[in-house]
Amino acid sequence: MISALLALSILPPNGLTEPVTVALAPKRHRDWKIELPAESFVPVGNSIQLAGSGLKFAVSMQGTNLSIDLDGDGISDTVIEGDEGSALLRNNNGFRYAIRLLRNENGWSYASSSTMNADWNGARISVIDQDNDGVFGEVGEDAILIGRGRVATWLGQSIVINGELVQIDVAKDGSQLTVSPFQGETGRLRLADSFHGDGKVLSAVIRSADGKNCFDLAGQTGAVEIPTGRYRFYSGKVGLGQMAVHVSSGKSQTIDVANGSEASLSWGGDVNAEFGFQRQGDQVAFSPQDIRYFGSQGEEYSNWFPVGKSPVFIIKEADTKQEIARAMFPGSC
Ligand SMILES: [Ca+2]
Ligand SMILES: [Ca+2]
Repeated sequence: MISALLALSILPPNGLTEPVTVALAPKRHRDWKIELPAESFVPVGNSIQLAGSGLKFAVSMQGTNLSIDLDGDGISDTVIEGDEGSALLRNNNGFRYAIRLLRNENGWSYASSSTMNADWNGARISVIDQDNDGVFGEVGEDAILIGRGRVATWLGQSIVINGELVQIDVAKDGSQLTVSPFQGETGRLRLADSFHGDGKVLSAVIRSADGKNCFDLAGQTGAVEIPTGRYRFYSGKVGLGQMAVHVSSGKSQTIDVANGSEASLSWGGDVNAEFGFQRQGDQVAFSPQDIRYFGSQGEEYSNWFPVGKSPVFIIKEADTKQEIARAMFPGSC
């Protein structure tokens, strides 16, 4: 009886003791809002070629409009007009692949606008063919979104779901996902709640140096178990009222997560501004657009404007540290 109770109490929160395979269903996004870590569009030549799957869909131009044979039967099915559109590529074997199309001065290009979705243990998992080659599940090339947010991360070999680390494997055609108990060495990392500052952490992503692991730890409190390895702050998003401030790795240092250890990556805090300026006599001139803002561990903030009041910029001689001037943005009060 006692041993049975003990066994129950150490079950992970997802109750996962052996691999589970779940079906992924395609979802077409006509209005694509997912933020990808490395979004790219592939030029459309004489055809739309999904390089990884070997599938090809013929196109032809009608002026600047793009005519597409969506099902590969040799007959055009749709014409995309203007500068953008969407289409659903398909074949008789059940293949469905939605794309976004954009036209610029170099012609038309496409990007995937499908996600392959599953709900597992109350969490939505969406896999994205980020490199648009028709193959889902490529670690370090494709992307994954967990939960109902909009910020996707690089697809890694494992994910943190319901606070628990599990291994994943996505079928090439995106039809299914296998979730397995994590095997291997792990350490713990504190990230989301070691942000110092106002605002809600909407995204907090770290990525391993080898590209095999990437986690968005926003919403995870405390130290989270992740595979051992060398990581770097990759990106983040902090909500301030209606605004969202984007955070990039900037000058972030790497952090090593060792077996059985606990590490903390502290970010936010006092933000430093760096900028070049022109000196004319005792006056200095600089533009707000040229300022770069760095947080406590080197992460860089963009789209960030200090709330309410301009900070005072104290300009010092680099060598002597002697104060040259003080400045504020005009119009601030
Ligand atoms: Ca056709
Ligand atoms: Ca791919």
